Amino acid sequence: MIERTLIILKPDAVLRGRMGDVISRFEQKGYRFVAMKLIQFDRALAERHYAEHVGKSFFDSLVDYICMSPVLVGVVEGEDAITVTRKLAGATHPLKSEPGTIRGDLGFIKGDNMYNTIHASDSPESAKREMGLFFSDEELLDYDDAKTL
Ligand code: FUP
Repeated sequence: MIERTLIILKPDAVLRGRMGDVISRFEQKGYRFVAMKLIQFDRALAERHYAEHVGKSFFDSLVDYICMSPVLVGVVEGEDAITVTRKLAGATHPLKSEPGTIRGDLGFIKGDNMYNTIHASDSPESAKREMGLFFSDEELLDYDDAKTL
């Protein structure tokens, strides 16, 4: 089934110049971006996006990380995009994610903090909620398949 899912290229991807690498992986897989923009998180937005993690021990360091620089938010479209994007991203912990995945190749640990490069929605419900947090309906663009090159 054709699905849409939300990804965030986190500050380590932006500050270390890895946005192109990550975007390429989705393009190589045959997925297309139907929305994309740079935004700056603040604590209030982090609390909305990461609502399930508010109050957890790692929440403050997660806020510091996601607010460290602008991030790139995008919507990826394609066959089974939600599940496959999670596979491309790899396991949450950068030292447990497999080589070949985005986090396995680009994620790292510094002190007690994990920098895992990408966020990807984990279910159809999350994808819908998270796309709505960052994009209006008008910003999600439909491509005309008849014009595919
Ligand atoms: P994921 O769905 O793989 O992005 O992982 P989670 O939703 O469980 O966690 C969201 C973010 O919280 C992770 F990207 C990193 C951070 N986190 C920690 O810093 N420590 C933890 O123990 C779990 C998550």
